[in-house]
Amino acid sequence: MTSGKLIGKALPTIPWEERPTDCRDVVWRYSGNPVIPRDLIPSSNSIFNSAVVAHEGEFRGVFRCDDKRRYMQLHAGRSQDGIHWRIDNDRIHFVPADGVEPTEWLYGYDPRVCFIEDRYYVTWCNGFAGWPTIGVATTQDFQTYYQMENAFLPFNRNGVMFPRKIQGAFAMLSRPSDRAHTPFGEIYYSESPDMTHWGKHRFVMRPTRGWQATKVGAGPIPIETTEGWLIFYHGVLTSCNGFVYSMGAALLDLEQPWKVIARTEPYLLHPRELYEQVGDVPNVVFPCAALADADTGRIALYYGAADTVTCMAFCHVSEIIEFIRKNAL
Ligand code: BMA
Repeated sequence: MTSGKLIGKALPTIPWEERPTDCRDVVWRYSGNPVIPRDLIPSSNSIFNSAVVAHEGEFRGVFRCDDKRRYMQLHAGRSQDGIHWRIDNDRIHFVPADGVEPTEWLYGYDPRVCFIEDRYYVTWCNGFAGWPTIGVATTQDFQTYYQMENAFLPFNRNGVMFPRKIQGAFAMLSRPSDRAHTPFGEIYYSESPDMTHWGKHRFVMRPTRGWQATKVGAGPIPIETTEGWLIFYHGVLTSCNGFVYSMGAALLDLEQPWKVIARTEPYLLHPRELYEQVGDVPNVVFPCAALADADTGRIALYYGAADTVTCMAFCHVSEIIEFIRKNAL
C-alpha cells in the first residue's frame, strides 16, 4: 500500500518540532503551546480559531479576536517564523468589492484563508441580517480586504475553500446550521463558476458515534495528496456538561470531493491539556489552518483551544493517511 505524499509546494520554513520520544500519537502538540495568548493585543479577550498561510517567505494570518465587549472580530497578523505573531490591535475593515452593496459589520469569526491562483480568499462566519452565514473576501497583500457577496443564505458556518478549482469551478465545504449553538451539523460541498453564485450542492459527511456523534465541520483548507484531499475536521460530542470538540481526519476523492474515501473512527486530537479544557468555552480543540511542506511531508496545524488561545500541533502526511486507512469508520 502506498503511504501517500503531498502534492504542492516545498515549504521548508514551516514551524516544526519532532514528536516527543514518549508520544505514541500521530498528531503531537507543540511544547510551547499556546503560541498566542489571549491578551497578545490590548483589545482582545481571547484569540483562537484562526487562519494562517505562508506568504512571501513569511507567514500571514487572519485571527479571531473576541474583544473585551465580547464582540467577535477578525484581525490581521504577521509572523516571520509562524510561531511568534504580531496582530493588529484594530480589526480588519473590509472594503466592498466592485458591485457589492456594503452591509453593516456585525461580527466575524472562525476565519479560513485559502490561496487560489493569484489571491487569497478569506472565508468566515459572517453576521448577516443578524444571523451567521459564510462571508467571503479577497486580499493580495493582507492590507486591503475586498468583501464579496456572502456565499450562502443564513444559517451556515465553517465555509472552507479548496485550494484549486475542481472540474473548472471554485469549490467550498460548508456546514448549514441554525441561529443558535446548533445541535446538528453535516458537511456539504458546493461549487461556483465566479465565487458569487454557488450551487451543485453535494452531501459529504454526517455525524456518527462517539466523539463525532453530534456534529462535524470542516477545519483547515483541504490538503492535496496522492491519495485524495486530506481534510482535518472537528467533531462534537454532547456530554452532560455540554459540547466537546475534537479533531479527526478524512480523505476525499480528488475530482469528486463529496465522495469520502475514508475517515477516522478515533479522534486525532482531543481536549486533554489544561489550556484545551479550561477557558471561556471548556473542552474545545478547533483546527482552522494547516501549513504543509511537500518535500518532507510535514504538516503544522493551528487550532483554537477552549475558545481562548491559539495552539499548534504537528504530523506527517504519510502517517496520517495510514492512520485514516487503518482506523477508518
Ligand atoms: C462553534 C463556534 C466555534 C467555537 C465552538 C465552541 O459553534 O462558535 O468558534 O469554538 O462553537 O464554542
